[in-house]
Amino acid sequence: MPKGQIVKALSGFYYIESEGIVYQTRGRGVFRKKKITPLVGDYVEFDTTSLTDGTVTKILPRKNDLVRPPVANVDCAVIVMSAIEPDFSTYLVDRFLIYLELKDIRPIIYISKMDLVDEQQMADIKACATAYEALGYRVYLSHEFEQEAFLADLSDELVVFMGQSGVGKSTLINHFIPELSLETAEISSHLGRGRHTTRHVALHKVKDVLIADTPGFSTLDLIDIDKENLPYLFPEFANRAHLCKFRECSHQHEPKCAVKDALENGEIAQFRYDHYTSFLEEIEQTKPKYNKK
Ligand SMILES: Nc1nc2c(ncn2[C@@H]2O[C@H](COP(=O)(O)OP(=O)(O)O)[C@@H](O)[C@H]2O)c(=O)[nH]1
Ligand SMILES: [Mg+2]
Ligand SMILES: [Zn+2]
Repeated sequence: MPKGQIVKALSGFYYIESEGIVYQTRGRGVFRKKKITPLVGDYVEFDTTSLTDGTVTKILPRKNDLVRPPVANVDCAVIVMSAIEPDFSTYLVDRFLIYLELKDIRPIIYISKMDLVDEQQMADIKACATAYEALGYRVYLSHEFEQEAFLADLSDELVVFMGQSGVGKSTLINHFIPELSLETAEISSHLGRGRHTTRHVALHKVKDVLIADTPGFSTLDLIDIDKENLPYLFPEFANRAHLCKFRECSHQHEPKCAVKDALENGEIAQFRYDHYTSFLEEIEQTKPKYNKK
């Protein structure tokens, strides 16, 4: 049975790439009955009699899946954050980062609109970029952006873009896939947003990188995250947790906490600790039942 990857889903058809050829197929009837939806990015087995007539017969196990955009097996996500307009926010960056850590998706940070900032803002943003790089996250700044280096970094990966409205996601995607001509600077009215969520997602091969042509989440809730899990989504907390006195240390009020020690001696950034605390409070407030033991 041939195997391939779904690269586009449109009006009930799944377009499967297999050894350089794209086949138009439909899902098995049983998928609909069992409420299984094949997703772009899925590796599948399929039957085919011609290029336009085939059936997806089996969905192979997924590494992960996203709802917005609806894509499976995502390797990497580019968090797009503008330096200004809308204002740069490490709080939002951290919110995206923990979500991606949860989904086992490698985050990359791209900071747009660096051409619009003054010297002080430039220095502040560069300090944040350095802090994120120290955690192991790659950071790209728009004024020194080189497409070749960026693509080399993404080599062989399936990539999605996410970030608030107006930060420059469509602008960036258009750089990579000029023939797409995504509308930029659209007003994020309900009408506009509705139109974009109904767009069908497709993967575009740029060199050896697969880029999803629809930007993902502009905001996130923390619905899937448990408070016990949260510290492990901060790599600089996770790699110190074994040094805390208590095995289930929440790094808040416990004595002999390695994370708080690292915060005090400047090895952990204050803004990261503050955001951790704020996410923890949010989870405790929104999911009281889940957290009762
Ligand atoms: N000056 C400047 N403007 C940018 C940059 N990136 C995007 N923009 C502008 O920001 C606005 C919003 O961009 P868009 O791609 O539509 O953002 P999206 O909502 O995230 O898709 C548009 O007017 C873009 O031209 C940048 O690096 N510098
Ligand atoms: Mg856009
Ligand atoms: Zn601790």
